[in-house]
Amino acid sequence: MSGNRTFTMIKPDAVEKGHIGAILEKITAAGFKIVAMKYTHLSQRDAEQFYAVHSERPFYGELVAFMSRGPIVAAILEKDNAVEDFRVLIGSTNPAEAAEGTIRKMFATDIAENAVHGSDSDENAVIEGAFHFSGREIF
Ligand code: RTP
Ligand code: MG
Repeated sequence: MSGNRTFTMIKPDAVEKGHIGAILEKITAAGFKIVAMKYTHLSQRDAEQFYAVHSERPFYGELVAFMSRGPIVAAILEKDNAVEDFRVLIGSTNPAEAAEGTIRKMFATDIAENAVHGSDSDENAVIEGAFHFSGREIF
């Protein structure tokens, strides 16, 4: 995977509220091509591993419980400048600070339950994509 791919998850809060279709519509309308996608459910251990980078943060336990409480949609997205452009599309971590029209402004609940994940670097996009998908599941 090179600089034209990022990894995303539609988080349990947005799935619970029935926003999968609307969020995928925003993503594809913004020019991202879906090259891998699955509906899945992180175990507590999966969530602990995926977010290990945040293990010293005060919100780690809450984050792991949230991300493993229900199903998610995981996907790899392709577009020029994917990582940066996708983080613009989703908006600030805290939806109260997110720009109008961003996915988090439209669909997030609060800073913890913020509807979507987006990789923060090309390197992490590769690691996170490989966490969820084998090479045979990427098209
Ligand atoms: P993400 O990794 O999910 O795309 O979000 P992000 O880069 O905007 O934010 P990050 O700092 O990486 O935090 C990861 C996720 O942890 C939860 N969080 N909760 N309670 C809190 O203060 C708090 N702060 C962060 C959010 O779900 C955030 O997206
Ligand atoms: Mg992050």
